Amino acid sequence: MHQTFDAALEMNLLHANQRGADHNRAHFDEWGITCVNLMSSPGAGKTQLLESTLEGLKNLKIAVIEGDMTTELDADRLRQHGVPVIAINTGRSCHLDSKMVAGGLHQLQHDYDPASLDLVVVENVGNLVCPAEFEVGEHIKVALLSVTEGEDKPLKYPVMFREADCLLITKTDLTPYLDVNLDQIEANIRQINPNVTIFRVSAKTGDGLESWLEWLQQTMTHQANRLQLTV
Ligand SMILES: Nc1nc2c(ncn2[C@@H]2O[C@H](COP(=O)(O)OP(=O)(O)OP(=O)(O)O)[C@@H](O)[C@H]2O)c(=O)[nH]1
Ligand SMILES: [Mg+2]
Ligand SMILES: [Zn+2]
Ligand SMILES: [Zn+2]
Repeated sequence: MHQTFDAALEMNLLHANQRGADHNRAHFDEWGITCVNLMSSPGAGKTQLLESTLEGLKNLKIAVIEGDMTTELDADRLRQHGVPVIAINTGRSCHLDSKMVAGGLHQLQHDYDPASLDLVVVENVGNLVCPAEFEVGEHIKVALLSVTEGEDKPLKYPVMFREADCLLITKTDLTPYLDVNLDQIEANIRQINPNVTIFRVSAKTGDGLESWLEWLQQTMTHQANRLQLTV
């Protein structure tokens, strides 16, 4: 969260965002959709992972809400996989907030039949700090950390790692070329979030993707069961 000089203003902002997130989540629940918020620093591999995920889960109906400060570059990459993609340009904002995603959701409702969807993935703006503080109505937070970013990042930027339900260590195909210890990355993640699910993946070689896809589908099933219990 960007430091403001007015703590009350900051609380109001986060409360308003939370109300918006609850509104969005109510829509997802009403439509029987699981929503995943995909977060990482710029370039950790969110779009690449999404492309592999779309290819790996052809049995599911998936839509993407794509957040970028400017451009539709990622949105266009994902559209090539034949799924609905709603692009949101955040302008000067370094994260998506619930109001922006509400706009995307209402557009989705207008252009498609949301009740026919199983999963909506929100690709957040590349940023290791702010997206973790602004819920958008997701059921699941997935964070990516690429092997090139350094072992210390979970300790230096703890909020996203603390909030995540699942942590993907990405680009593992590059490990042989780097002076990096994956066990140390995992240990640092566990220091912040002891029970988080961690997978090591390479979207380039496909290593580890099966475990990630299995986990995602299992989590969606849990999500659907939870909903049935509450209605
Ligand atoms: N070697 C390797 N490169 C990868 C892998 N995944 C992504 N990349 C590369 O990393 C760069 C960034 O990938 P993106 O998927 O665009 O990353 P992103 O997190 O969506 O980036 P932003 O949306 O800009 O934050 C691209 O050049 C990808 O080709 C991987 O598993 N291995
Ligand atoms: Mg991207
Ligand atoms: Zn609404
Ligand atoms: Zn910021």
